[in-house]
Amino acid sequence: MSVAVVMGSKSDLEVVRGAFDVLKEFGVPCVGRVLSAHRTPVEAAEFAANAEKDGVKVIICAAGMAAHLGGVIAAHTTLPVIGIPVASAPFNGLDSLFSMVQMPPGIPVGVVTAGKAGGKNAALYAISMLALSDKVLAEKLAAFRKKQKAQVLSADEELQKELFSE
Ligand code: RP5
Repeated sequence: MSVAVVMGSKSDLEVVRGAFDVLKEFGVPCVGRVLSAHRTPVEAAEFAANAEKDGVKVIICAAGMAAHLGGVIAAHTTLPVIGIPVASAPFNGLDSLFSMVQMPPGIPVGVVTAGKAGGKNAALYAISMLALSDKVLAEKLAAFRKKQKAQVLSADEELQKELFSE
């Protein structure tokens, strides 16, 4: 297992689904867990404390509201932790964002885009970390960027035809 994706509640699954999709697309072994900083604090701490010896290299944490999950996990491991702020009423995710980006100095959590795009970006960010010491993964990442670039250029070409060709 290389990447662990932890969510504060099963209700966060739709936000992190993209992370699993990307990790599977790149062939990166992963595990998914529901663990809450507040509702299962002991289990969350145990998971983080054991993660490195269990073969985890990067931990992705999605949480909403008083989103302490990433911080609590990071407090119990030196593995890189990536946070995805999940939007929830009444503050639409600003609460989660502030909770995640305002970690005190000494215990970092890298925070990505809020919501579903964050699921995808968190996985890509984790992959870029793993790719530092995995040549095959680095090549897959380069190929992904190349394909993405081609898609944008092709969309631009279509737009020119649609708007400006007679
Ligand atoms: C957080 O509280 C979870 O990450 C979730 O985003 C939010 C609401 O949880 P549920 O009430 O849906 O379980 O801990």
